[in-house]
Amino acid sequence: MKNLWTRREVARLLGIAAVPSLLPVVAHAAAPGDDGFSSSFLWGSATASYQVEGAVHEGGRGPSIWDTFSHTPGKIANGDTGDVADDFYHRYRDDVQLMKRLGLQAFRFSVAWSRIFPSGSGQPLAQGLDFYKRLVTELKTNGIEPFCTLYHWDLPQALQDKGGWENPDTAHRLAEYEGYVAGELSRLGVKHFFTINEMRTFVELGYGNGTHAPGLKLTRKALAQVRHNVLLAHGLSVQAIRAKGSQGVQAGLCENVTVPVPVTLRSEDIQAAAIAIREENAGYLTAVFEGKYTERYLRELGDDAPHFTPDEMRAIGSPLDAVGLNIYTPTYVRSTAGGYEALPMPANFPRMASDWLKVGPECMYWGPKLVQEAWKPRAIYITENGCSAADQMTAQGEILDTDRIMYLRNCLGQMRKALNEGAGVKGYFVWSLLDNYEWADGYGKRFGVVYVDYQTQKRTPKLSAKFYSSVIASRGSGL
Ligand code: PNW
Repeated sequence: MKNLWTRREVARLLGIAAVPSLLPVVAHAAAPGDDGFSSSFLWGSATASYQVEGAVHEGGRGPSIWDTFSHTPGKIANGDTGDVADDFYHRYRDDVQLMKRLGLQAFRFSVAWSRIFPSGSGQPLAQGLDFYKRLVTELKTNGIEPFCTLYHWDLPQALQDKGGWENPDTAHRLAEYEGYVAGELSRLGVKHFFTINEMRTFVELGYGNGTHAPGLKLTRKALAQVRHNVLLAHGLSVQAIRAKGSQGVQAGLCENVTVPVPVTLRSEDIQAAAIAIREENAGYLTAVFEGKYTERYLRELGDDAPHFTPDEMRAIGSPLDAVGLNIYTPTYVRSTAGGYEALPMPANFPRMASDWLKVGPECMYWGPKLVQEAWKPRAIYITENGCSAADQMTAQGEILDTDRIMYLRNCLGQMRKALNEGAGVKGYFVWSLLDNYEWADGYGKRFGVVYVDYQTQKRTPKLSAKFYSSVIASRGSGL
């Protein structure tokens, strides 16, 4: 962007004699990289199988733990299930056209394991894979790059019946399934695969506090072992994707990384954030990047630490081609004698429609920045960012979600700052394309940039979709 105003013009506007040379308006306009994002930066949107597909009994699909859980009375707001969801299984062609009209360049979707292996293993079901082949072909024909998540929480119920993630065997079943699908879809030109979406969320909520499927509340020891089994599943899957995928296939994972934000700009607090990024993610991303648990993590668990072997840790640390960061909200930290302290969120901290979604866009700066500095990944994608809002349709049929635009605009600005400072962010996926099944919150919390009328399945782009389109068209120049 060129300087919009000369210093003299700004001075006249402000009614002052002269503008100090550091006045932000001038400095900002002249900052390097202010022309926006590079032309190779990818702009996309994300969804997940159970949240959008519906058609839960079609194509020979077997039940998953989310079918069971969502049909268990009392588990989900309003008793909502994913039986129909956005009916994406039948409407994907129209939805790909919608993406194209919005100018999206990439689409992150997930594969439902139980469509391919209805009981988790054995003979693959061609009909199940066929849906994803058709989807991928449709995306590629329309110039949209597919990003495939292979596990977004819908474990086949048959495997849960054998112990689910408490059973170490599940790790091997995941890797078999992922190798098979990556082999098939990479032959159709899919390059980007993610092994698992948000280990932290499904482990802590599904096996820790019981608010997600399968609804268990394990002991601290059993939970630490589940974490380990899931990490191993990821590592074995990276290896399977590489072994079975076509040449040039990229393997990574998407993680709900805890993003420490230093409360002040003092170097001690910034240093505290650098310690916290490793320790707050020690059970997940740190183990993946470093192939080991931190001393502090093992010390704090004490007798509850998981059993593991050096071979397992090596598999867990299999090098990644890309890391996907799902970033929504910050964790403020400050320096202490012990290294750092994560601060509780005050009651009045502004938030979006979901209770947990506190608005602190600086997490989109500190997340990529701290991950870059800690682990120097080959590539970073922001595989989810977005927010819920109480969207209402006006009498004229519009959804004027200026709150979501505020959230996205600030997050994107912070992400650009990280990029300008050397974080290797290659693309951004807004969560989500469509309003969809928000897990235990059912359909009550809307995250889409496109509104879905669940009675008619009509899609209406919200004002935020227009905002996002304009960001893509201008490559974020002037954000
Ligand atoms: C992610 N939390 O989930 C998931 O990957 C998506 O499937 C989901 O729809 C989206 O974010 C929005 O929630 C999360 O409580 C669920 O901190 C809960 C939390 C974070 C992420």
